[in-house]
Amino acid sequence: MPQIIGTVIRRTKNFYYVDIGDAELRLCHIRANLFYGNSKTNLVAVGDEVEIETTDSNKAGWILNKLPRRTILSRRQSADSSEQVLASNADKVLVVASIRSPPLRNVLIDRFFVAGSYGGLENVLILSKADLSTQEEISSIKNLYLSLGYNVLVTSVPESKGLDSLRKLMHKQTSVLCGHSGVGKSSLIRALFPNWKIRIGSLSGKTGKGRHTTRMAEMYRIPSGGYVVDTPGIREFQPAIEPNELDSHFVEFLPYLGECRFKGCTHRHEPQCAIKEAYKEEKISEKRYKSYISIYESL
Ligand SMILES: Nc1nc2c(ncn2[C@@H]2O[C@H](COP(=O)(O)OP(=O)(O)OP(=O)(O)O)[C@@H](O)[C@H]2O)c(=O)[nH]1
Ligand SMILES: [Mg+2]
Ligand SMILES: [Zn+2]
Repeated sequence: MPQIIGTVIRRTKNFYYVDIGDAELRLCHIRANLFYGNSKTNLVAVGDEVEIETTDSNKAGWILNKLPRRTILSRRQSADSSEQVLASNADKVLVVASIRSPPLRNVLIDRFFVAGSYGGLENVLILSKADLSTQEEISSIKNLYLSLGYNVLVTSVPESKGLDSLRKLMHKQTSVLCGHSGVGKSSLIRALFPNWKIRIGSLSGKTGKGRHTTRMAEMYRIPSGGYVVDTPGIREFQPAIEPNELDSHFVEFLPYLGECRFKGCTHRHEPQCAIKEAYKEEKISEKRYKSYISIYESL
């Protein structure tokens, strides 16, 4: 029986769909004994490279092994506080945020950015639905993230704005689109790749039983190279990190870390805190400092 390496591009409750580079996806089960001791939800995620064994018949194959992950985008699940890997081996996380509908929450952007930074991905901000907001609203948030050194794209699907830049950004890369439900993640993918079967307005559709109740990421192969991962909208996103690691994932905090009076300073109530001083001197923005506090206190 041939053993082949492929990429998991979708999963349901019981099956993993593996892309081995040809036209057909291989349906696989997981050989659980190979992963003894790991939590089930994390065994294999979308984006994982796996070694599979297939038969010529129409039967499902087996995932025998998982190759080491280069990056992970994960979150902490509220139900049992376990870590759930949304996508592995991606290069970029494209955090999509609309300014008006739904209203922008910069803390949510920062939560995804923390997860991206933690997992080894490049963070990019996509400000979507530009047709619904004013230039001033867009600039204020755009400039904040540009000043932190992030790539920021402004898009509008009805105006075809920013779509070429988005296509370039995704070229020969694996990109994960994340963000609040309804911000237009799927719409952006559909605008770029109209032939793919992408569902728009998914969360307002039927819930309950069915193929799409798994709430897992789905990955698509870009014909000219690279992959795109569409993820279900998330209202509350918890990065899977420890509170004492949080400060090192706020890029503008880095120059001040280690300068606080107290070792293990949480940068909240402690005296002689270098981060708080930088914030008071407006070297750290109020939005980001408050974001840090809010994430810290929720971890
Ligand atoms: N005005 C405007 N509406 C948009 C734009 N992009 C998407 N929409 C609309 O926003 C709604 C939600 O779009 P989706 O693409 O389904 O959003 P999503 O982020 O994939 O949502 P989830 O799958 O629930 O996470 C749809 O009604 C879209 O038509 C845009 O650029 N401008
Ligand atoms: Mg969607
Ligand atoms: Zn401090």
